[in-house]
Formats: sequence, C-alpha cells, structure tokens
Amino acid sequence: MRIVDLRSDTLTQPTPPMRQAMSAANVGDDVFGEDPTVNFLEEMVAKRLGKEAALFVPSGTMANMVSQMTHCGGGDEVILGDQSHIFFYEQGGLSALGGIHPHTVANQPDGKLPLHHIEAAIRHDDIHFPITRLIVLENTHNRCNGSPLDAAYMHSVGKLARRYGLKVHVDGARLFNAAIALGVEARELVAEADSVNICLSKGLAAPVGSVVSGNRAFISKARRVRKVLGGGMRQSGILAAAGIVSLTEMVDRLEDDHVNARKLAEGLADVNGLSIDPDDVKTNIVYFQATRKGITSQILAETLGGQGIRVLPTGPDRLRAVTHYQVTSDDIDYTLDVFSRVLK
Ligand code: TLP
Repeated sequence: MRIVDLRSDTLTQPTPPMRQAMSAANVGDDVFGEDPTVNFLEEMVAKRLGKEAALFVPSGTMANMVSQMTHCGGGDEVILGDQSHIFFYEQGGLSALGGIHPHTVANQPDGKLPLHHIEAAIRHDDIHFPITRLIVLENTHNRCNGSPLDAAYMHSVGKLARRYGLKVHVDGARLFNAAIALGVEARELVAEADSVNICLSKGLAAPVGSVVSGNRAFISKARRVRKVLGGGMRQSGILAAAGIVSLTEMVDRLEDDHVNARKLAEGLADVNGLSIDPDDVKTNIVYFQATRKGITSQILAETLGGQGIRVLPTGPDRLRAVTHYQVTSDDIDYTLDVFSRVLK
C-alpha cells in the first residue's frame, strides 16, 4: 500500500549524504570537549544565529529544559504560552525537574503573546510572589498553525524583557521554517534572545539532535545542566555530522514543504466534512477540523490510516498533517484523493 506519513516532520529519514557524513565523521569524547565534529556543529550554529556559543543536545525537549534550568533556579517563574510545546507536551518537566513555576499567557491564534498580557504577568517585588526570570516564545508555533512570529514582534518582546531585567528563550524547534516563510535570516528573529533551541531532527531531517545557543557564560553553565540531565554524550560527532548536513543542505528546501502544505490545505478546504482556512497555513503544519457528526478525529485518523494516509489527532475533532522532505507534491494529490474518497 502507498503510505504518506504526515504525522510529523520528525519522521524524516536521514538523507544519503547524512549517512555518508556520519560514517566518515571524525569523533572524540565530547564530555571532554574533544569531538571535532560536535565542536564544528556548535560553532556553525552559534555563527548562524549570531550568538557566541552553542551546545549540542539529544532532543528539543532537553534543549528547552537545559535552557530554562540555566536561566532559572527553583521557585523562579517562567512566562510562556498556554499552547506552547513546553507547557503542553513536555510533561511539566520545568516543574518536575527544574522546580520552575510556569505562568501561562493565552497564545493568540498566530502564536504570539500580546505584549500587554506578558507585561501583566510579570511579578512585582512582593514576598508572596515567585520571581519572574524568563519569557519563552515558540517560533514557528507548533499548536498555532505552525505560525512564524515576525522579527518586529520578536524584538518587541526582547525590549520588554530588558526593561524588566528578564531573559528570553526561543523554542525555535522550527526556527528555519519561520525564517524561510518570512524571508529573513534566522539570526534576525533571535537577535534579542538570550537562548535559542533549534531542532535538527524535524524538517531538517537529521536522525537526532538539537542545538542550544547563547552567550559564552550561558553555554558553559548549560553544559553543566546538560550533564546532570544525562545528556553528556561521548562520540556524538556521528550524530553532529548529520546535523551539519541539515544546516548546509536542508534549510532552503523547507520552502517546498511550505508550498506542499499550502496545496494540502487548499485541497482539504474543498473536502466535505472538514473545516480549514488555508490562509492560516504559513509553514509546513496544517491543522483541520473534522466537522461531520459522529466522525471524531480518532475515527478519521484510523480510517485514513487504513488507506495509508497517516495524520495525527490533536483534539476531539482536531487533526494535524505536517509536510516534510519525504512528502512530494504528488503525495499531496494522492492524499487529497484518499480524503475525498473516505469522506464521500
Ligand atoms: N514536537 C513533536 C511532538 O512532541 C508534538 C511534533 O511532532 O511536532 N518544541 C517544539 C515546538 C516541538 O514541536 C517539539 C517536538 C519539541 C520542542 C521537542 O522536540 P523533541 O521531540 O526533539 O524533544
């Protein structure tokens, strides 16, 4: 059966050049700071994002955890979106592992946190309150239609943070999708950020890994936090080698994923029993609603799955489809055919 797997861009397989680079990588013990390939990747990311230093970690979840635990101590408070990946999908790790208190602000449909809502959430000095340390933004915003947050907005949050002596962390798991969609360099989006997570293992197709970047002092403290979380890796240059290929060969082509996502969204808008506004789709993430009575997202996903089309239910009637480099324009045509047949 023909399979089109749209559940996530994390499903991407490493490319042939990645496998070659991995088998040929020069490696050393990275806990000793002696893996040349990891060091190269870290320098590459830092430079690309306009930061002083960077740290290779096993996952986006660990990148976010390390960043928050580096900025905050126990009892400190983080302001973040109620739809953010950190709040929604990371098991409350910031509280469980970091003793950090989350203070949520409602995300707007475009993933932004209104400045006046952020400002209202900042604690003033009062013996009853936790101390606000950090604001977290997510770009692109996964649960908000994969929306890219523009540079002007990112800068305005940075300025607000400075005014109150706060730090800013950007969960940029898909930062390069945002940069491509907005036609700007990724570094412009994170110019005001104190720390940034980028994921290599989503649309950029590396098998494993994320990179945190920030200033030198931040990264050396983050290196200690990575170790206590069990993320100190040894000959991890094998993995970093694939990440280097991600950054050199896989960024510009993200545009193709955005074109395919838009095409999928426009096609789904014409299918009876679904609701979607294609104009909401700006990157590679497509959310849609199942509107026919009795057809829940679970039922629809299972029925489509039986026909080889894999999508992810993300709510009782909400589903997600994500395009990536292993999904072609022809796969989108096929996917739309199957949707029409299943919902006829
Ligand atoms: N997101 C995954 C799932 O966890 C939902 C996906 O399929 O989209 N930040 C953002 C914005 C993410 O979307 C993800 C992964 C992460 C962080 C965590 O990355 P990993 O999975 O590497 O820990």
